[in-house]
Amino acid sequence: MWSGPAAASYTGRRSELKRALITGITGQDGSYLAEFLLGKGYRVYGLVRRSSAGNPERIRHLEGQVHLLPGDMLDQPSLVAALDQAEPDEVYNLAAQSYVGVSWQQPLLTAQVTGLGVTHLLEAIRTVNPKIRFYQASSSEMFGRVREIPQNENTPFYPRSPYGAAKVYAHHITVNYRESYGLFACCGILFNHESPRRGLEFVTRKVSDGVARIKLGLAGELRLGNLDSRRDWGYAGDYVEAMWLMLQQEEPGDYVIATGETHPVRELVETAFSHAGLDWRKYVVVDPALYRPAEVELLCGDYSRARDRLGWRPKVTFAELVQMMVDADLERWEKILQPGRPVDGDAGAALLPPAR
Ligand code: NDP
Ligand code: GDR
Repeated sequence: MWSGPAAASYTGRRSELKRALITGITGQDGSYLAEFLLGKGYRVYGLVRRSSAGNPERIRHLEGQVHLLPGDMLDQPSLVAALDQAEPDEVYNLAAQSYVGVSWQQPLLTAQVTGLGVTHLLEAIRTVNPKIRFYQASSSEMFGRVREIPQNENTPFYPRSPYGAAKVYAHHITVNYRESYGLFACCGILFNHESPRRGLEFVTRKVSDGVARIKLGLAGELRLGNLDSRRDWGYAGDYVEAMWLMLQQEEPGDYVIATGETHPVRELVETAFSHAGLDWRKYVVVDPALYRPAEVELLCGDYSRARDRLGWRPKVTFAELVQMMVDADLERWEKILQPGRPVDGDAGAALLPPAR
């Protein structure tokens, strides 16, 4: 059984193992990064915020291997306490209100968690132990309305959402702490990366889940917004390695992590439905209510700095990624539908307001 953040807190002595603290460990990337660092022999700590329903689904299989500490990006004393307890060599800041659509509905929360929260953490590091190496999860959403294709580390930012604006602030404050205080702080400017552990509201997972439901007769349509926007989609399992590589270099720096390919949402939809033997045109309904107030039309990353300096390159292709996600959702729903098995919490997702 999962023992929860407070009960699982670790108070042991400093060992020789390298130690990492991950904020956002319960999210998609946090779960893959925790697995990756455990595989490298790290002692892994994760910051977990209080939630009435519990939030450990993606890391349940790591129970007993990761050490969870209670805390919140909005509460600096809890960040200081987590650093005191974990004594990390490396901190990976993955915590954020990460959903672009919701950032128009909750702009202040997004600014506080995704933007200002990073200053809370940097200040905590600076005072507790400025030798800690720091990774900031920057985003291709910072490029927003792009005027050059592909985008690299020198492309100017023009965010198109409260989320993008908060990430720009977080990016600049991280660079500023590096330049002001000599912190070993790196920003990974990651383009969209997906997996079967992606939240159900993001378009890739919404599509893979929708395809599985339609295939199994649980739904008759899938409502989507803008099918024309283009994204550079990679696999989350590949991208967490790049985060780690950045912190192993002699000098800190900022890196674009991407595949270098861009695909419209329409192609994602077509690929996913055809993998399940379905014609997407029969099921997809374009709903104008799901369009965003301002859209990022095209993202395509140039990862040559990461390739040349880190030796990093993406492994999973776009088609493999989409197929992996559809297969995983088909398998998940088939398990849920097994006779005698109670329907799990996902059924409650239908009660939530539609996400754009
Ligand atoms: P998720 O939304 O899956 O995970 C976000 C994590 O942040 C969760 O663990 C969540 O905890 C935690 N969190 C949210 N608010 C707080 C808070 N106030 N205090 C502490 N923790 C909090 O995101 P991803 O894993 O997809 O992304 C990881 C990071 O990378 C994010 O910063 C995101 O903005 C950024 N990013 C992601 C990209 C992508 O394509 N996935 C691309 C570029 C950047 P809880 O489980 O309790 O909700
Ligand atoms: P994004 O991802 O905004 O790029 O942010 P998302 O999957 O939400 O949207 C991608 C594109 O798909 C279009 N779209 C829809 N999107 C959603 N969610 N739902 C729909 O029904 C739908 N229909 C069309 C969107 O308009 C958009 O153009 C993700 C997040 O992980 C961020 O945290 C991260 O920083 C960026 O990727 C890089």
